[in-house]
Amino acid sequence: MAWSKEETIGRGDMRKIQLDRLRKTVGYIYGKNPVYKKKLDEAGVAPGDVKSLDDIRRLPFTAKGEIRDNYPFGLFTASMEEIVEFHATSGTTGKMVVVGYTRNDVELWTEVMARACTGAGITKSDIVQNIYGYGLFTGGLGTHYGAMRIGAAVIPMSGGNTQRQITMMQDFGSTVVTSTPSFLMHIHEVGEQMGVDFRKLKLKTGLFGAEPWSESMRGAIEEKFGITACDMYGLSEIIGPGVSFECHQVRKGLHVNEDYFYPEIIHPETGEVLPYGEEGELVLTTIANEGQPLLRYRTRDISRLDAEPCACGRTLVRMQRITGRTDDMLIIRGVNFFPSQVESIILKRQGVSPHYMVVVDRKGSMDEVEVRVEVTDDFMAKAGADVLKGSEQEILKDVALARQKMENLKRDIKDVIGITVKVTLVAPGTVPRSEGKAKRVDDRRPKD
Ligand code: DLL
Repeated sequence: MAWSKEETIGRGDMRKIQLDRLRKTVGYIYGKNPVYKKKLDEAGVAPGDVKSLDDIRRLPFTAKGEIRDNYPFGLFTASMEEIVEFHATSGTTGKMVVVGYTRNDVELWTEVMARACTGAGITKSDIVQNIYGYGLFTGGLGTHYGAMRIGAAVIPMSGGNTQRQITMMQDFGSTVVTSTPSFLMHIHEVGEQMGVDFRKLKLKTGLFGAEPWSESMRGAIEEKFGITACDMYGLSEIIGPGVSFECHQVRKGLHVNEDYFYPEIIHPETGEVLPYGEEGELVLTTIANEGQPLLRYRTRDISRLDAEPCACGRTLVRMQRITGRTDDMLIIRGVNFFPSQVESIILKRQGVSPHYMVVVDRKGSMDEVEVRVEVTDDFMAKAGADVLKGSEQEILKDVALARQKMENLKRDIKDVIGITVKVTLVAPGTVPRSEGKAKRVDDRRPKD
């Protein structure tokens, strides 16, 4: 059974809801936000021009950079009296991309997350161990709201604390885990060393997302934990988790909550709207959000849409699992990370040059990042001269200074991006140069 009736209504009824909400949203945004008013004026569209759903194509796209450029609240359409919660995610530079929710937005979020939990087969008898991080990241609270709404008992574990996660699974008898797939695999590795057989625990279901994962990863999780693993997709800018979700019966594509988020697939270069079935960039328009509605938001995620009704009974359009991104955003242990953020950190420190390479690899099930940064010619020349002079004291000073630089960069990266990386200093000229677009990332993680 679906959680709400909108999940199973006919296409015609769905289109009616969508058109009605789209028209209201465009009028609301136009009247309330000067940035959007200007954008719409420049595109030559007045709110009254939206007469059919196809007219959405006349509306301008919104890019992540525009939210950041209007940091922190410039794209909000609700007043601070109406906003009740904030979340934020990484931008391409140091500045965060902020989202504000009104009470109705939180209600909407709770509703779509209740659908996702129900879709995964979670019920009020379940004990949900919520391993998504609580905080500015949307995973923790969004999942918490939805699981509580359906009446499940939520353990707000948040991320980290691997051994305690295992203890809770054992002692509380958790029946559901909600987590990034990579962290759950890490829990398994640690548990295995402790002699835990996860298949003997009470776990039966998992709701996974926040990072790309493959069918073979699903197979491994299901096998190692003895559970059914469902995919869930979302992004902070639109609402957080709950944009789309898999049903546990079929698990072929994620049902998009399209009465709240209108999906399109476009050609990432031309912006042309592609027909259902073709792969391209997913674009989402929020048609009921109040805090910061977004028109035709370019997610940069690659997917495909399918309007065939699902055997589970839901009629919601399905999106295929995310197969990649059109930009260079990496997701490391669930945390979004743009190489350009590293660049702005490096540029603030002396003695290192802006030539760097981010090497990503997988050790066991955990992603590891090494940032290789070239030292400057001056630094290298001084160190070289000290070696030639044979001055032990000076050489030791140079080594200490290099160590200090690595530690500083590591700390800056942890502070700004939130992940621990290894920093290695390399000699000038050793990071490969490219003639066109610089290649900043060497992603060695297995694709499967
Ligand atoms: O990751 C929201 C979320 C939390 C989704 C928990 C699912 C579970 P952000 O931190 O803003 O929000 O990151 C959004 O993560 O644009 C995708 O690139 C990626 N992503 C999210 N879910 C999936 C998924 C949350 N199921 C960005 N498969 C998105 C692949 C995903 N990528």
